Amino acid sequence: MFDQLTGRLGKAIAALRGRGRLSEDNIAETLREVRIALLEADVALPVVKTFIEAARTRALGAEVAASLSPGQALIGILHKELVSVLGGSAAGFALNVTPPLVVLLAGLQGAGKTTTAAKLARWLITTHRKRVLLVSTDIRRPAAILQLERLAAQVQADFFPVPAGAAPVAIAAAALEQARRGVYDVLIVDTAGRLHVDAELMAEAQAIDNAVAAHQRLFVVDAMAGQDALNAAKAFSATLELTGVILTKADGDARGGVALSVRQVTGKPIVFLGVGEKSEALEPFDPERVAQRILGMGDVVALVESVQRNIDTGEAERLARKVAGGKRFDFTDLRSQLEQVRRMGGMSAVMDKLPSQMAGKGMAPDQADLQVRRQIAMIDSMTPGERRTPALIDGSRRRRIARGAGAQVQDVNRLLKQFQDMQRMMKQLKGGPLRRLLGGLKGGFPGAT
Ligand SMILES: Nc1nc2c(ncn2[C@@H]2O[C@H](COP(=O)(O)OP(=O)(O)OP(=O)(O)O)[C@@H](O)[C@H]2O)c(=O)[nH]1
Ligand SMILES: [Mg+2]
Repeated sequence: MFDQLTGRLGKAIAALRGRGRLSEDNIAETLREVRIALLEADVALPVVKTFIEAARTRALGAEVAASLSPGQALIGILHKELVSVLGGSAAGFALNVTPPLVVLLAGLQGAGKTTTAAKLARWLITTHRKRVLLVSTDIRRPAAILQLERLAAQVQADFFPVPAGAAPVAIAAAALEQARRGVYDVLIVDTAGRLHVDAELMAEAQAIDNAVAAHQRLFVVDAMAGQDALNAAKAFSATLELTGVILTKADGDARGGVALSVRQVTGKPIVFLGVGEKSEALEPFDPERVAQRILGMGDVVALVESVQRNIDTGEAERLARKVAGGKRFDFTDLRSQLEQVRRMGGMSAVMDKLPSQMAGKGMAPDQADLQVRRQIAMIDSMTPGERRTPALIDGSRRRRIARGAGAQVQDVNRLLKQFQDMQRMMKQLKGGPLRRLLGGLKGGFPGAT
């Protein structure tokens, strides 16, 4: 997500290199580039206008410290404006209501409502230990109810069996009754989608909401639907008093226009991002982090969080402490990182979050996954001493390691180079980011309240 925007913003900022100070001229010039970048990313026009004006005011104002280079100053300004356009602080997902918390998911056909219902259930179960009941009110598409039932079983949520012949409102009411009786923490109500926004769809969603008095009415929208998504969001927002938006298929969206527009267009915050088809591919939305990601600073924190959630907290913490304590990052550490990447569902899930220079730009995800497996094999072919002290690996050892792993010498060279880069990065991380990361590991999940 945002790849294209990241590239263009990077270029606009790079053009400032060598300039002494921000001036009216070079601000105007750079913001012209930024404007084009935003428009190409399919950000809604009014949002682009506000953004550029705010950035211009900030850049011309007194906020720019003289000690910063123009590029740095502008990154700071763009970062602030991006955070603001993305909604400021993380909206969070309020869990502090008298149970059952009722969540209603609405949206157009194929937006990802049913998938998201299961993802949300999984997130509530695994990160908050909630008891979750799922119900589908989609009686139009014959397979819809079965689809949710299967997904519920996968994420170990309970499923409310739909009484034969019942209407959507009656189903929702019966499910709420069951959620109360069964002392569930959360009831998630999936609804039917329609190809276009129409009165009947709205009326049905509203009637279901009246029956269950949902605490959260979330609009599920496909990031790739562009301006159509925004129009639908506006229509739903008007009728249903949405509390927030879940943006799905962010993994397939290279432009990010909807993410950057939806807050201003609907006034509702993005609460989660859907980043894949699997039930764990859901991320709480944090404007601060997303803004960093857009500017290409990468998001090491999100990466570690996702590692933590999906696998091995102890390991991430051990590594963070080791590096923070001034110990060297060695090949054994790299191997365990690669192993975690592999277990997390492969590089494709992770690439988005890495700083752009690390992510191996332009590589297809499955090619990257193959490379991860090969890198692990190469590290396995090293001796323990070599893993600790890579300088021991001379030419003939490189050939042996390559042979042992079924790889080429160039692959080993590349791995060594990459390792050096990572070691350098770990050193840089030793200050602020790492401490933040350690705090995050102790403090649980910042997206939830
Ligand atoms: N890549 C990707 N695919 C997704 C994501 N969310 C949903 N999908 C896919 O989108 C398709 C539609 O998802 P559903 O959950 O059935 O959508 P729906 O809104 O319930 O559709 P209707 O019930 O027909 O209105 C499925 O193939 C999902 O796997 C996501 O975040 N990323
Ligand atoms: Mg559905």
